[in-house]
Amino acid sequence: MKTAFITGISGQDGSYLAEYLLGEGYRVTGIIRRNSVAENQTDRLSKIKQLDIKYGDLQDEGSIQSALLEFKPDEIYNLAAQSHVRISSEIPQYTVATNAMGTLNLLESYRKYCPKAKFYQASSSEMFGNSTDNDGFQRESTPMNPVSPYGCAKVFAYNISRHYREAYNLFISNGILFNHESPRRGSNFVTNKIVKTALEIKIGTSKNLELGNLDSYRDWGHSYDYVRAMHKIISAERPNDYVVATGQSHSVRELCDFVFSRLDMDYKDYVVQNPKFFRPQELKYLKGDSSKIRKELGWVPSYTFETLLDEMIEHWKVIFGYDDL
Ligand code: NAP
Ligand code: G4F
Repeated sequence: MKTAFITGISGQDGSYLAEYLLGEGYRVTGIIRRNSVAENQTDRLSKIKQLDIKYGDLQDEGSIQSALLEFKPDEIYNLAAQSHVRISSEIPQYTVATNAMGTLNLLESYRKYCPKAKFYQASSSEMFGNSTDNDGFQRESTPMNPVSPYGCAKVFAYNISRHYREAYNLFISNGILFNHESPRRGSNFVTNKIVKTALEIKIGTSKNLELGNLDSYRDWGHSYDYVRAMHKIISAERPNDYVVATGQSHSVRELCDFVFSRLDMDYKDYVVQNPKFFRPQELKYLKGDSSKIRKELGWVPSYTFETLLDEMIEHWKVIFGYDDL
């Protein structure tokens, strides 16, 4: 039985990955941070009883060392991060300490205590910033010009993990993942915020939806498909870096239109802009070319933009007890 170790196991991707790896016959271990409301710590982990979890933090190297020494993983998935881009401008130092230095802390413990393990680093399309190739896509070779503290920290983590791969001959791979969502997405990310608030408007508990920039474009996929990609990347014969994306891009405005239309409403009647949700510098357009992972590792997404959003709408309908029959 292989042992997987997941940082960020309580997050959106960590929870889907834990379930997926249990299904593949793995022993699944990980670290969670201490939270003052104990009940909230493992909300997304329905299979908690099948997991081996310790308290730990990427900023606390001692906790990482003891987790690696105790669990002796065959595979390490570094998913922990302060993952909200706008908030990274409010807490830039904290974001860099976790996403950049935290990754280095983990790499150092991995190199010293379990160098035979394979290592997956959660890299991001935010690393590209406003850089695109001439055909309008971003791919593995596209220059990285990050436009947020989050993006800058992820570029450091990407580069240092590639350096460790070459310098110490370690199995380290990066997944450069474009935006991916699910009913488990934090409700301050734009997809889940729009779906949840549209349902609240429909049932009469909210009057409007306050958003920032409606004209940025994102390539949105489903977290379930993207954790399958992570597993394919770490299971490959050789370490490498892969873009994971759907290749379809939609604006935030189009997303609003789709969700409100599904609920027989016109988004223009309810969406208002609030400067509070603008960013110091916006990443305007993302569309990923994932032909490398599709060709080399046979990854194909199962969800579309429409089926992803329909699943999220159904989720919130159940939560709010909304019956549209
Ligand atoms: P998420 O839901 O925000 O989960 C982040 C996880 O990291 C949570 O479990 C969080 O714990 C944990 N964490 C935060 N700071 C930590 C620290 N200092 N030490 C240990 N754990 C810490 O994010 P996600 O959407 O699952 O994303 C997973 C990873 O993929 C992240 O690295 C993100 O940056 C990256 N990524 C995400 C996307 C996307 O569209 N979702 C795209 C590209 C890359 P708490 O629950 O205690 O906060
Ligand atoms: O949902 P978002 O906050 O996601 P963002 O910034 O693209 O970051 C996500 O994807 C990255 C991959 O590219 C990950 F690395 C990162 O961890 C995270 O998962 O915002 C999407 C778009 C942005 O253009 C933002 O300006 O939606 C726009 N937006 C407009 N109004 C809003 C809002 N975003 C949020 N969160 N909240 C708003 O009210």
